[in-house]
Amino acid sequence: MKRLFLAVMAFAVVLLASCNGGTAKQTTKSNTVEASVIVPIFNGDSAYNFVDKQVSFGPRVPNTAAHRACASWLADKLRSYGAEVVVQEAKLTAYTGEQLDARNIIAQFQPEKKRRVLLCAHWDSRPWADADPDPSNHRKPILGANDGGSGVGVLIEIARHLSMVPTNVGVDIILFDAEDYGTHAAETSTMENSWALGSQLWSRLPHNPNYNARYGILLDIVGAPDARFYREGISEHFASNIVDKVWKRAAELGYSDTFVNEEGGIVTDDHLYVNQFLGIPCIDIISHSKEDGGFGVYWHTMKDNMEWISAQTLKKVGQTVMTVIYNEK
Ligand code: AHN
Ligand code: ZN
Repeated sequence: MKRLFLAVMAFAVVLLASCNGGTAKQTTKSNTVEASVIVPIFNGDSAYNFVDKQVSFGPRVPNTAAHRACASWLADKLRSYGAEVVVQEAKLTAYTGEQLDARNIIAQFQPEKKRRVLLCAHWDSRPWADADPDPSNHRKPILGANDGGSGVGVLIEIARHLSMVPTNVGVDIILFDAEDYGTHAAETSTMENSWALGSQLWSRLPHNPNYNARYGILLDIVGAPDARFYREGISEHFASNIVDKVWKRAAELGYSDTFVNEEGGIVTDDHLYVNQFLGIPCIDIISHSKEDGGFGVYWHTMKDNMEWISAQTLKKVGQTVMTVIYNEK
């Protein structure tokens, strides 16, 4: 019976193949329904709560208890969403000569998949409010709700969705440490790359020596109500097609006022080293002013707290990034 069925099927295939092209094509078309992609709805309030949770630890400055406690929480949270988590620990030398106990937190979703996308943000916060209008604050650590916390909050919310609805490609979420330990505004240092120490380490020594991804997306300072994301210069240089892809999705979602499709300035950030050392095209979604190149009045000040975090902005960023990754084949 089975044989007969197979023979009939084989005959049908031959028949189809011998038909004129038009008919065959039509048959193929009606039989293959393009699976439409369903992108989960990113929850801005949930992301907001993940930012708030990080801030509740206090400033996440390397070599402090708050930093260690937040690292544990982040790794546990990502594990709870089904990721295979690796914590890359290293002593990194800051421009001050201090040895920082740094931790890059790497969460791998569907690690068996070859085709991968990388999402990243820095999770540490700056040890000094050296841009604060009040000089007495220049040696105090910042809460880093926006500078650090916002990008991580968006990524944890994306991880929550990845636990429920898998993407076609594998996704790695990497939370870099020691991004914001760069030279104090009132000092000079001979150290050339004092910023982004965690991403420099990982980009030279990834958790898996053969690590590769199609592209990367870095989120930094993505939480303010007045956020404006321009096409950043380093991203444009190394990965203009990824900038196109992301800004196009944002436009489709109606976010063109926030994702402005115009050139912004150059920002030295974690993505530089992913591009330079690993050769993975990586873009930076970062809010900075086109006019003065600044990152906002709260930046590196005592004001970088939850008052500057907007669930609506987090939603725009998160929904855009999710639309991009859920559409990858
Ligand atoms: C510098 O200011 C050298 N880079 C901006 C990157 C940054 C700092 N992101 C957050 N804090
Ligand atoms: Zn900073």
